[in-house]
Amino acid sequence: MTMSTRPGLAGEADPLVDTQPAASDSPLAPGTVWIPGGSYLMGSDHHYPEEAPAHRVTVDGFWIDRHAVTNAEFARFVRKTGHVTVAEQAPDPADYPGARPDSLVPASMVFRAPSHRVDLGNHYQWWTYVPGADWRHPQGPGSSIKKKPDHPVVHVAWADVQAYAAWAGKELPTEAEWELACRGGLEGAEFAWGEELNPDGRWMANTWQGEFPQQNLELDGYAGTAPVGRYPANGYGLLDMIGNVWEWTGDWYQAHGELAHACCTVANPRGGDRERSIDPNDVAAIPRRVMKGGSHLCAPNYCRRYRPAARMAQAVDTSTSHLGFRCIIRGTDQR
Ligand SMILES: [Ca+2]
Ligand SMILES: [Cu+2]
Repeated sequence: MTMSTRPGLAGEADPLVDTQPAASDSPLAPGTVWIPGGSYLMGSDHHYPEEAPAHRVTVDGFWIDRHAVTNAEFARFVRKTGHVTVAEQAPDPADYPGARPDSLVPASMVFRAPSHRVDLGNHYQWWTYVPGADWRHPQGPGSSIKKKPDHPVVHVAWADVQAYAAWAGKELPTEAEWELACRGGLEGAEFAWGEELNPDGRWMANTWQGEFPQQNLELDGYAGTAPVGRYPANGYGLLDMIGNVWEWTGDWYQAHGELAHACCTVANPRGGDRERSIDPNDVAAIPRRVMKGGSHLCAPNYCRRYRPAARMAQAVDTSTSHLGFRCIIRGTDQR
């Protein structure tokens, strides 16, 4: 797998106080990087409403996986534990009142590009619930991960990533931890690498170029997922925090505006309330957690969420072809 070189920190953004880029992997947990604790400006007042208000938080230091969990890593977990993912099991009708029987089969959400321009207000124009789609078959039956051992695993629901983390002796990051790590030491920067999407014309992450969802120009080299580490690392040496796949965090989704102490610095925020994370329009009442980082489907004309502050609510039972995860280790000192 390719380890890209670390970019220089952009001069226009002030580095965080009390932080030093991690020099090396943890001796205790290979493949993880130390993120120094500190205070930073979380969220943004300049983009989508769910990112506002920007507010100051303090987060304790932690170790985080250098890259998203790959297919090879997830395969090892499945081999050792026999874990069967949510997408590989038929949903229990009792959990989904009113659901059509033909929808209660093992399945997952797959992006399929339409052949023509479509109504951007209806995401079912490009998201299809595909029976037989799962982490081993990311595009559905007939597809495989044989040539993708170093791509991030996808089609993992919350129960799957939690099981993986428990097996690995790790945890899922909070949104605040994830965003601190993503920012790479740049305070309030637009992107994880500075203020420009394409500094010196370079592609810094696997996103979407062209008119989403029917035209994918692949200027960054990849139409779908890319192997981890094909783009420059951020200031902390982390790979693909932006783009490629969204990543699960452990926080129940809530609007930033509902923070209890929006006036003051919040220490180690842990998201909202489980019940209140539920979309009121969801008859199955599935709670939702925060996902971060954007994916290869984020496009300027539709979803500019290839930024550290960007966030979306994700139902815990739902897996998709553009959502993966990485883990952290809390409560241990750097040495
Ligand atoms: Ca791309
Ligand atoms: Cu997006």
